[in-house]
Amino acid sequence: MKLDTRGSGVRPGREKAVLLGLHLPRDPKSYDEPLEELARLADTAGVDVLDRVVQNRAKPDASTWIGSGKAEEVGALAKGLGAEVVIVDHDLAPAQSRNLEKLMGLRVVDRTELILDIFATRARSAESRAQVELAQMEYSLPRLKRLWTHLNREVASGKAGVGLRGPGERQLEIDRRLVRLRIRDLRRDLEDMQARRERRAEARGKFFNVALVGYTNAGKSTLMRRLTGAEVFVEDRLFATLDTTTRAWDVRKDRRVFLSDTVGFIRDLPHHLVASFLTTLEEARRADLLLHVIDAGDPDALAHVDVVAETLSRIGAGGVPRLAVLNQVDRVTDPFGLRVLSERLPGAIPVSAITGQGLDKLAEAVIDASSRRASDVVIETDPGNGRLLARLREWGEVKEITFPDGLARVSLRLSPRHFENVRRDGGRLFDEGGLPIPETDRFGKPKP
Ligand SMILES: Nc1nc2c(ncn2[C@@H]2O[C@H](COP(=O)(O)OP(=O)(O)OP(=O)(O)O)[C@@H](O)[C@H]2O)c(=O)[nH]1
Ligand SMILES: [Mg+2]
Repeated sequence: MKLDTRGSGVRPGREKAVLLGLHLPRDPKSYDEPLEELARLADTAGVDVLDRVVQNRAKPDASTWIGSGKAEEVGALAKGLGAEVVIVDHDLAPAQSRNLEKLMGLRVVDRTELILDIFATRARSAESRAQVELAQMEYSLPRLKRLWTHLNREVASGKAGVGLRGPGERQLEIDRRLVRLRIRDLRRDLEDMQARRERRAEARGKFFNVALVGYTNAGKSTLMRRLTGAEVFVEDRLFATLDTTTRAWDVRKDRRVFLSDTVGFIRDLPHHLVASFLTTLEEARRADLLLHVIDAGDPDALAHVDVVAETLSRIGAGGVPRLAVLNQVDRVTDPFGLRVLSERLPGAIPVSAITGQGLDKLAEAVIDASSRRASDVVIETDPGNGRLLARLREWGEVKEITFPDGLARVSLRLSPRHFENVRRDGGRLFDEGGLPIPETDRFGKPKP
């Protein structure tokens, strides 16, 4: 095993870590470089990576994830190199972390904890700070003895020793209660903030709302800047953006839409974070159109596309019409990779947020989509389908309900983003002329 000299190099004053990954037979081979993403996350968190170890196993070990022999070996290696922490590329169960720490004789940080830490150091607004803290609290509850955070460096580095010595059971009970109380308060604060956010979103209700979504570092904020002139933060780092920003975008002289920049996604996004960022991601769920920004120059782009699609369904935005944007084409050196992406994502628009290439095409596509917006439709369903009938009032502007021939027939104005929901709830869609509205795929093309 050789010392890792890739990436950022070793800088004084930063924590030093060894990265540990597990390769299972069922894992996709698509990841270009094992642990590359974990190394970038570590760097973003201010940690220097001394070495990377990948272990092959038929399946994970229940109590130590990696296997106890390997754990001892990695612990010895890490200590020999002068590392203070071992970062594992996995979401460990609380008992697994404890067992690993014992076997390695070093602090163990899992992928979730690392991402939570990055979010904590990067959150700026009151809302994102509360969301991150809520996620951290929920994560720490079953692991109370060992929360690792930069906000708590003293403890984490062992100088204070409090978190590591293991408080008595009574203290632990008190801590648990405090954490539960804090969780309750944070939830309440977040509800208030969400109500305010909803009022702002409603004020934009009659406009066409577009949200930029995508893997972290794909170039969403750069595109936002280029299109709207918004002074949003751009950086070649993971999770530069945690707060949603919304700005007017004049797609054409006479056509104004609203564009939102959102937090980036990543493989295995901690579920605590997804849950607490749901309100921020509300912008994506309520959008009339999602622009899925892809870094076309990234060798893992295809794998990232799948992660984004999954995450969008997880947050309930799977039904929103989606347009793929192949960004960063200016730096694509592998035309084959670009072709594979275009084949996989028919209708995708190649652009560069830096050179401006393709942005006119993107604007046209958005104008196109916005002209297909909330239209007058007729929905037919069973008169006993009270669930759908009630939800239609929430989703659109109901004009008339009639009950001809044992059917319920509703005339209303409805945005296409609800069409999929209507079908799922047992409704059939017709246009004003009474013709069935064909089902479309996520690129707006009719399904065969
Ligand atoms: N060459 C090139 N670089 C780009 C382009 N778009 C973005 N970048 C660079 O990619 C990096 C990430 O850009 P961001 O706009 O911060 O990415 P993001 O998707 O907002 O990332 P998160 O907020 O972390 O999710 C920055 O260094 C940008 O300068 C592009 O079209 N071409
Ligand atoms: Mg961003």
